[in-house]
Amino acid sequence: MLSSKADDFAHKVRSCDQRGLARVLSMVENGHPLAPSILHSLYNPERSGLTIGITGPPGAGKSTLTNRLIMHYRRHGSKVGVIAVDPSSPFSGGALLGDRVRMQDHASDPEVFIRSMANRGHLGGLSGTTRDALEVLAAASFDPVLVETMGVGQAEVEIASLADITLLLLVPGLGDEVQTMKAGIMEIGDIIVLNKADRAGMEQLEMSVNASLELIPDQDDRPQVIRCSAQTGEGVEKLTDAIVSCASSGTWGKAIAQKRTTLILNGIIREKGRELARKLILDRYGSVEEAIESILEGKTTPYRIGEMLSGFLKNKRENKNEC
Ligand SMILES: Nc1nc2c(ncn2[C@@H]2O[C@H](COP(=O)(O)OP(=O)(O)OP(=O)(O)O)[C@@H](O)[C@H]2O)c(=O)[nH]1
Ligand SMILES: [Mg+2]
Repeated sequence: MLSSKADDFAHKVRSCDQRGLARVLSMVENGHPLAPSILHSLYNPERSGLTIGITGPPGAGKSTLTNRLIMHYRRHGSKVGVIAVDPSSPFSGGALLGDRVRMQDHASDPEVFIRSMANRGHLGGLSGTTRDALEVLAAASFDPVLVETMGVGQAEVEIASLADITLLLLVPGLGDEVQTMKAGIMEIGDIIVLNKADRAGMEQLEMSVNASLELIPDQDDRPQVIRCSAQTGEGVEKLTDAIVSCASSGTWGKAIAQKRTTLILNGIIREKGRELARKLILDRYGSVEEAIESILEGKTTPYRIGEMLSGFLKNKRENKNEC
C-alpha cells in the first residue's frame, strides 16, 4: 500500500507533474515517512542529468551567474532546475527565493523549476535535503540542476560539493577572504570561475589562484580556471564548454555513478548514527564499498539501505523500551 503510494508520487515526478513535483520536494524537506520509498523508486546512479553546484563568497555573483546559466541552457532547449540554498535562514519559499535568483525572468517559463531550501533543522539537515532534492529534480529530467549556496563556510561548500560538478566563484578584491578560501580551493571546485572579469584586479587574482593550485601535485587533479563576467555574459560560453568537457571525460560515467552513490550512502550512514549504521552495513554487505557495488549493480539503492537501517534502529529502540 505504502509502496504503491510512493510509486504514484515517483510517477508524478518522472512525468514532471509540477504539483506532484512540488509536493514530493516538500515531503523530502519535511522528512515525510514516504520520502525514502519515493527516492528509492526514483534513484538511478547512471542518470544522464547533470547537477552543478555554485559556491563562493557573498556577492561574488553566484545568482547572476545562475541566471546566465539558466538562459544559456534554455537557449539550448534544456529544462533547468534550480535549488537556492540558504543555510543561515530558517525560512524557505517565495520571498527568499525572489531575492536570490532573478525569478521574474523565468517565472512564466514552465521549463525552469526554481526552489529555495532553508535550514529547518530536521534529521539529516539541509545537506541531506538538498542531496535528495537534486535526485528528485534530475529524475524529473531537469538537466542541468543548478544548486546555489550562499556563503563559503564548511556547510555551504559541502552542499555545493553534493553536485556532480562544483563551480567555485572568486572575484577580484576579496583580500582576506581569498585567504580563507584557500582550503576550499584545494578541496573543491572542479572549475574555478574568476568572476567580474570586467573589473580591475583580475591578473592578481589569477596569479594567486594559480599559485594555490600548484600545490596540488597531480596536474590532472587541478581544477580548470575560467575568467568570466556574469554581468556582461563574457566568458560564459567558455565556462559552459568547460562544464561539457568535465562531464564527458573518459572516466566520467563510472566515476560519477560511484561519486553519487558514495555521497548519498555516506550521508545516510551519518544521519542514522555513524557507528551502528556502519556496523549493520558491514554485517549485511561485508563493507561499505561492497554495499556501494551492490547499488551500482542495481540490486538496491542507498534509500532502501537507509530504510533497512531505520527499521533496525526502531526495533532496537522498542526492544530497549520493553526491557
Ligand atoms: N561588475 C560586475 N558585477 C557583477 C558581476 N556579476 C555579478 N555582479 C554584481 O555583483 C552583485 C552581487 O551579485 P549576486 O549575483 O547577487 O551575488 P551572489 O554571489 O549571488 O550574492 P549572495 O547570494 O548574496 O551571496 C550584484 O550587484 C551584481 O550585479 C560581474 O561579472 N561584473
Ligand atoms: Mg545569490
